[in-house]
Amino acid sequence: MDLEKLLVSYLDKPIDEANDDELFLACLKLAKEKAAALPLVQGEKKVYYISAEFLIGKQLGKNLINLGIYDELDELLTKHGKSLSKIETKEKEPSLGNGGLGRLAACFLDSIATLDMSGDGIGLNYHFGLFKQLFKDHKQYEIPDEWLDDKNMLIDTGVSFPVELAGKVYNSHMYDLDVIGYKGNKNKLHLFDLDTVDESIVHDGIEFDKTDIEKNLTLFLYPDDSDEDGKLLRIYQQYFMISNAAQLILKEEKEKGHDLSKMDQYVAIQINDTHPSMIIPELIRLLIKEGLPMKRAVDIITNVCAYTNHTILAEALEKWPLEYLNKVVPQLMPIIGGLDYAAARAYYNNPVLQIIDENNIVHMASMDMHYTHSINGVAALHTEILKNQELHAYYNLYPGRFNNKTNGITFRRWIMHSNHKLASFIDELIGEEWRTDATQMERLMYFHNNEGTLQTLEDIKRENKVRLAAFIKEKEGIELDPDSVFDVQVKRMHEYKRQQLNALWLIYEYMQIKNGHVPPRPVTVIFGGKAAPAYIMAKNIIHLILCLQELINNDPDVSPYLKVVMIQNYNVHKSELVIPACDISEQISLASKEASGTGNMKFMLNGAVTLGTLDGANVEIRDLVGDENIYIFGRSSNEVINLYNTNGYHARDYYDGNEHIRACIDFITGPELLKIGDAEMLEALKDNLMNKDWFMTLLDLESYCSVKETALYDYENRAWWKRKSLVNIARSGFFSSDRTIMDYNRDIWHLK
Ligand code: 26V
Repeated sequence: MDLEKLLVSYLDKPIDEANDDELFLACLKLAKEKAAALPLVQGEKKVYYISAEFLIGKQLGKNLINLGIYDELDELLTKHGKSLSKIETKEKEPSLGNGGLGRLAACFLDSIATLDMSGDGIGLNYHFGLFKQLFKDHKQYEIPDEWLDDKNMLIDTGVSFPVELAGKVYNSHMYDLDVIGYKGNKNKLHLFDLDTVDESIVHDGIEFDKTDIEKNLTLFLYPDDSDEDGKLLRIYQQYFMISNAAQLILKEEKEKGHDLSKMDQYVAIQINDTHPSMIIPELIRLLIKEGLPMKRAVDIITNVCAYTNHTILAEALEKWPLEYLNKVVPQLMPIIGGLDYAAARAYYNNPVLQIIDENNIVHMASMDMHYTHSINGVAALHTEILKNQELHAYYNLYPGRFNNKTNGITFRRWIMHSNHKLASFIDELIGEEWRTDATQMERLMYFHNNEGTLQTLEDIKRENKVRLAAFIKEKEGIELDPDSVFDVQVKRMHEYKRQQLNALWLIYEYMQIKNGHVPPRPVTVIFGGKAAPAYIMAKNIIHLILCLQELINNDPDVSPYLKVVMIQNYNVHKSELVIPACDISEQISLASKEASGTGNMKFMLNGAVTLGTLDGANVEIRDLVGDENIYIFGRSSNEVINLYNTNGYHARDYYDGNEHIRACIDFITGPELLKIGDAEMLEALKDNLMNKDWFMTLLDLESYCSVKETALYDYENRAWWKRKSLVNIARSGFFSSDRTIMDYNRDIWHLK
């Protein structure tokens, strides 16, 4: 049946008479049924990507693209005066992730299916996801994100597994999402839940009884773990996730008739950060129950499992008190104890190598490193730092296990869906092959001196800026000038990512403009990102930005030249509007701290020029585009690591020794901002930046201001800038997640 007939049959009325809600449901049904008809990817060996987060974004548009019917449907609806992109906004965005790690997992599933590899994702079906961010009185508030209704792509499988938590058995419930490969077959994302979870126990924002596991288990992603009950809940969630994963994997293996003692020939498991690490002892336990000797079970599981590290911040390498694990997962403890003994204590007298330390704390990453066959970082620099610094003792022990897999992004979402016009223009220039072979993007270099091409690219960028300006006007009530420079920093709020550095530039620029030094063209600075609810300093930084937004946008001397907007509740949908509209991509983490970044790649692909430090994948972006097409500032990772090792950085010296820096810092608690903001929060932020500044903001402030000024002046040389933009697009092919997944497969999974 053709699309029109099919759609009308779902609608039960002509397209012209249907409203967007009805059309949304009909399109959803269309996508669901088309996906249901696709066969599963088949393969000898299958990979399971286990992750606490899958930041998958709205599903309808992406699925229509991968089904190969987006354009046809778009045309059909346009013919009837409807807009598919408007209809798509009716879908609630699944709130199943927090940031880069979760979005990476989503991009990987897309690439695994597109490359026709057999591979499923396994995670949890959080009812309220992370949380929904609201701004009030220039502060962040958190409320539940009610994304889960019956109007989505979830499939109720009816599959259930018994999971033992603290001696009590709970029956899980498996929901699936189809993961459709681009014009190909499908895999699955399995999301586990408990039927007894009760959304009504949440009150006063995101408060709830953390001890009532039956009712709270899958309410939120990363529930606050600053107290014992919170930590226990995280362990409950993690074991629930991996117990289901282990049972599902063994069930599938048995159904395929595979010999479990040869499981490593048929199964690969990728452990995404330490959240799923308990899969290792759990599978060993289950294989022993199936009759395998301990030693054999350990060897098989080590060959099956691989671990990805996503961050060098020590706080993110999870460790749990032994007594908590004893309480929640007593069945695992003999195995974990045995693994600790066999790996660490029996052979090495180095506390760093132990899984259970002398204070009876269990280090999950240590278990991963001893009992997986592959340990990978997510960008070249990150992997080197892991090998030479953070995980050096393990690198000495298992040098062959360490490898780098530079992150990537799926071009299906990050250009084909989010920047339709640019994608079509690239088709015109070099054909459509780049959509499945991103190395083809390089062929755009042929046009780097072609005035017409560069002009069209600029026209597309401007259209995207107009589209974003309209969205921001509608949602935030702020008017933006599409002819200003759009300077964007969107990502989780964290001190190491240094949104505060950008905020200090805003203060500097505000004072400059007040003194008559205006920028060559108006600048619009756009922020977006959530702060973890218990992370005080990140919330103080949001407060500063929102106060600056109020001050700057309402100052008639300044606002003609400078605007600030912090977008509320930044998510995948908003990022799809923001990224294509960006001129300058802010990637300004303290060198050595950002494992990779993936936003940096999305901006590059969409023709933004990076202003950044030599950190994470920025280093590889610089190598690809050359110094002329990127703006690098700040100290190098070696210099930073050296400063940490020698205790050589004292923020106070920078404050005392440089009047510009002092003026910027003092401004935080000056009369202008105190009139708007909360004195206690601003004081705390100022005090931290002056006297602690663990992520060395002041170290790079001068260099940042000066390089940003250069970028803003260079922007005025329009021909030159447009060429930079084109070079960034053309050289982005390396960052396709198809490449990353081919690398994982070649070096780790060996699926075919
Ligand atoms: C973060 C948080 C923050 C909120 C409270 C709970 C919690 C728990 C875990 C984490 C870990 C987040 C790890 C993460 O997202 N890492 C990012 O991974 C990206 C993909 O590899 C990488 O590009 C980013 O550099 C890295 O920060």
